[in-house]
Amino acid sequence: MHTFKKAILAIMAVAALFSAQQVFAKTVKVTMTAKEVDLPVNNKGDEMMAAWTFDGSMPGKPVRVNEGDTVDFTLINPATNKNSHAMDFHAAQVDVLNEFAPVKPGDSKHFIFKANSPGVFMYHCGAGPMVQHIAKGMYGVIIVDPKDKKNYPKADREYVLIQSQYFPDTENVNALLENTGWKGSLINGKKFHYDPVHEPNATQVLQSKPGERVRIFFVNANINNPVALHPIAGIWDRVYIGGNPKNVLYGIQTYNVAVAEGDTFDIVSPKDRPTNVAIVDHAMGAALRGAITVLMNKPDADPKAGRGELVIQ
Ligand SMILES: [Cu+2]
Repeated sequence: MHTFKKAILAIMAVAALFSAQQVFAKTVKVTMTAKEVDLPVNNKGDEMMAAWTFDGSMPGKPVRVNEGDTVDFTLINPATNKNSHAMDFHAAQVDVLNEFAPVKPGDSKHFIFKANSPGVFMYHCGAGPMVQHIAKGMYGVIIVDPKDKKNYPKADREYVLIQSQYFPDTENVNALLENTGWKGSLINGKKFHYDPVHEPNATQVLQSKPGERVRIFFVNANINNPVALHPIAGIWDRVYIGGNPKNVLYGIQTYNVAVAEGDTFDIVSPKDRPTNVAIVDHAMGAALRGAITVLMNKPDADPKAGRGELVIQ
């Protein structure tokens, strides 16, 4: 009887394992089309740049999967484009000369990879000159949510912030390499995107209720400059380096985000009063060029803000 019970338990355990794998590991299809379009870099919408994009937006849309998922990706480069484009997912372990190779106008590229490492990863176009393709807007984030949540409390609100350098003359590749002539710091594609304090045309801010845990998935898509990310009038409750809960720091004022690094930042505002926080790149040359984001912690925060669709547009 004892042995029989053991056998039954073993079968149940194996069955549970299989069903768990079926439930948790899925294949996520992602298709992006390279689009060469003009886009505004300010809130008013009258300062345009000749952008190259994934799907017509800068940054490209966020991709979000669970650790262990398979990403089934297709890049379409329409014949109407003038340039080759490519996709480099930092969350993938593949062959740079194969999966990430440039795709000519009129062609497409399909590849798959398994998202084995949890975290916040940049993606970008890797076609040459790569500096130009990133400066023109071909970048975004892929979030790989961790399986192990024990050191990763549930967030009440989640936002994506992607910072980048704006060069009005992206035809001057040498200036991009020399880091000269950059005129703006873009947050999700616009200067002072969520900062009505410094830019009266800004209509959006990040929101939460007092005491809520706000999680920011941050990517530094700058060409050359690191980002000194600091919440003015706040402290990062936790910083997950690389967005991986195994790499956690507590009580941080400023965390330096390398170029092409993605990190997760948690902030919890005081419970007993409404407060405002300005999330800045404390390198002032970047802050005053547009890298300031207001987070309002108020009792009447929009219940939809930072939930479901991440803030990015
Ligand atoms: Cu490109």
